[in-house]
Amino acid sequence: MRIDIVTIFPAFFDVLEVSLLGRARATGLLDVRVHDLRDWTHDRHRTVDDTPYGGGAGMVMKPEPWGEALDAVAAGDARPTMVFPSPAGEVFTQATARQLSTREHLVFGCGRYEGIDERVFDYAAELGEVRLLSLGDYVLNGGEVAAMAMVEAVARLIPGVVGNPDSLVEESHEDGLLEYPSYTKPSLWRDRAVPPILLSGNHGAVDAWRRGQQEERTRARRPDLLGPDD
Ligand code: 6GU
Repeated sequence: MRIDIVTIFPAFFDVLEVSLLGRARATGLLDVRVHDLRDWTHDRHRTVDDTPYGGGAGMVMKPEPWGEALDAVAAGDARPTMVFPSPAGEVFTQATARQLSTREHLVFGCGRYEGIDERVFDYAAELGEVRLLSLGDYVLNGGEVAAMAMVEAVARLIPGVVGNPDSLVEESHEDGLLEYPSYTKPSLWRDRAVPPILLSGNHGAVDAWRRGQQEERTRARRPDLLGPDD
């Protein structure tokens, strides 16, 4: 998979060099290219923002550098999927990550300030698929940290990026429930015992206990994930 990231803060993405994603890049499973939006400006001050039409607080990202950036990163590609992280977008979920992990080419456009001139999204739709995606109901200073989270959630679903594929299915959100609690040695630690069923060797009983824990935790912490009958 190829991923282009357009940002005014390329340094935010230096951490893509480390851990699983760093290895996936080194082995060629992932081709990540980080671009400085200011490389597509033409004035002495490399201006990317301006005041909003209609007035109001803050600045808006100008459309011209974005237009040139999207033309450049989409060049030669039939239809990339362009993701614009935005608190005004649809909520990004594990299902979204699954969809995006099937794409050949993703472009992340990271906005700052009060956002990007709305016409950029309309123009981008001529080049490919456009998704405005939010991490949740809170506000970050810009799209960079959100893009980083989305890149990690998507990339780890690409076959070969995570070493043991079994670890992908036994985790929160893959079956619509939160994951069950995990324990390792020692069986007694600071007066706290591991639930005895996990030491029983009865795999059927362990599976049933884990399922019960998933349901109980989901009901307590995330009732919004359950249907009315659960
Ligand atoms: Cl995607 N962007 C920003 N700026 N803030 C957010 C967000 C995205 N998701 C939650 N808060």
